[in-house]
Amino acid sequence: MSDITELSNFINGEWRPANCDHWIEDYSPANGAHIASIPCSSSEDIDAAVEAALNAGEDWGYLSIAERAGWLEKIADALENRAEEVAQLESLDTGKPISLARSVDAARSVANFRFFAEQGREFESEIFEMSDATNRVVYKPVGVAGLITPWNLPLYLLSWKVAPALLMGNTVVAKPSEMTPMTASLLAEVIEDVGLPTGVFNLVHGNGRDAGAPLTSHPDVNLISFTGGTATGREVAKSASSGFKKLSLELGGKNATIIREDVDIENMMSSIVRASFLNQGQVCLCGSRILIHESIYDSFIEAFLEAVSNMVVGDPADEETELGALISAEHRDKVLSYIDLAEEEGGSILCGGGAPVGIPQAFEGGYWVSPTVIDGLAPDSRCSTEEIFGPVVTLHPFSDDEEAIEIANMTDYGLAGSIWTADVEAGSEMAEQIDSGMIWVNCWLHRDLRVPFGGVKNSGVGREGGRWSLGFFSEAINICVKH
Ligand code: TXE
Repeated sequence: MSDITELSNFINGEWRPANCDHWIEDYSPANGAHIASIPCSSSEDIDAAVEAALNAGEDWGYLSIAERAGWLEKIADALENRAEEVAQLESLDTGKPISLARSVDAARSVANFRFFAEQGREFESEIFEMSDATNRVVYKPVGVAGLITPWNLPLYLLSWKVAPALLMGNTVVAKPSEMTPMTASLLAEVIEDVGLPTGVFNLVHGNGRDAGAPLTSHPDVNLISFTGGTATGREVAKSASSGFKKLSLELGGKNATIIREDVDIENMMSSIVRASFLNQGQVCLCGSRILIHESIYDSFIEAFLEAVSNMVVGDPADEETELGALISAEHRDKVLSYIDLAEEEGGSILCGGGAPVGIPQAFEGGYWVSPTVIDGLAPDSRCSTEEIFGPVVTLHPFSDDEEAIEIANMTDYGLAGSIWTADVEAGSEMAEQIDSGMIWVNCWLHRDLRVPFGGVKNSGVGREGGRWSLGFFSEAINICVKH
């Protein structure tokens, strides 16, 4: 019996094969084994999914927000019952450690549905009184929402879009990454099991060119929410703009981790290591450039290298593992090419630089890069300013806060960053001068789902999260009634 899972599209409440007989193969990053096949869907499949979503839109949009919040709660409960399965599939499909898949991917996917259900229950539209009239803001659905998601946090990011899209009365066509299709299919199963009305949620598997692009350009799709690479985001923006679709782009990052001289290195170190390497550095928020005050540069490096060398790299299914494999052979090669470039640019590789030593034979076919720390690069070098999106950090000294801010802003990205200091006031002041959408002081990835999430510069357009998601996934209509 074959262990290879064949996934189908979920369109209009039915599991359907794609309109072509061509399959895309999905590999396990840990050992390179072929684990699943997905349909290579085309514009005809997208057309069918959009038509189903359009037909379902009227009834779904007619429900009250509280009724739709009730559906999100049902999805959250059903997904929670399958949380362990989500974690196992996500770890298999992405190569990430099972402990991370449990604590972050599975838990947050459920939390996203719960959170937006609660937002829906608390939702109140605004009233603005004038001396002679009353303005009432009504939030209407936008229509069919096209949701395109990447491979690093597959269900976490998909649920972050699906939940508010449904809550605000939109119907959905989701196109997950072709490299990590499994948990999107699981979500469709959950949605089928809870009995969400037919056509409200549709899933089309496939690659960006054949399935993603027809979704972004489809005339009946009114909104696109995309998370992925900056180059792809540019294509998506071009394609969506001709139809004036509502657009949210969450793209790459090259985030600075700033270590001020007054930092308590010992206490902060595990958080700084986590910010550098979580999910093998494949989180858009990871701090891939560490800027360190010159007075503590050497002592910081010593402590950092010791902490990094203690990280457990290996079998993603092992509970002790802290770092797994990279998503694909192609992505591993991209990361390794940046390490070669770093040497050409004059950097010194302090640790890592290739596959981990002593990786068991069973994982030799996987896509591994051990945590890599690079010193000696100019802050404006390519390796220090371009997104590598792997377990690679570069180290840079600075002499004062102004220089740290200048280096932090020396990239075309502007997504996130963190500042580590005993002087919270100085840290907060610095935070305001960094060109990025999110800055943490003395923490990292400490997420409150109510706050705005998104980037500036090449890191994206728009904000999602809390009321920003509710605003993006709806059309605010003002009704002014003269007294
Ligand atoms: O992502 P893509 P890739 C960064 C990271 C990585 C680089 C490229 O630096 O090395 O992006 O990664 C779909 N129209 N991030 O190539 O291509 C695609 O099928 C519509 C950062 O894997 O951006 C998938 O579903 N859709 C990022 C999704 O877009 C298209 C996370 C993302 O794929 C399309 C991932 C098209 N023309 C990578 N082409 C983050 N912000 O966290 C592709 N897609």
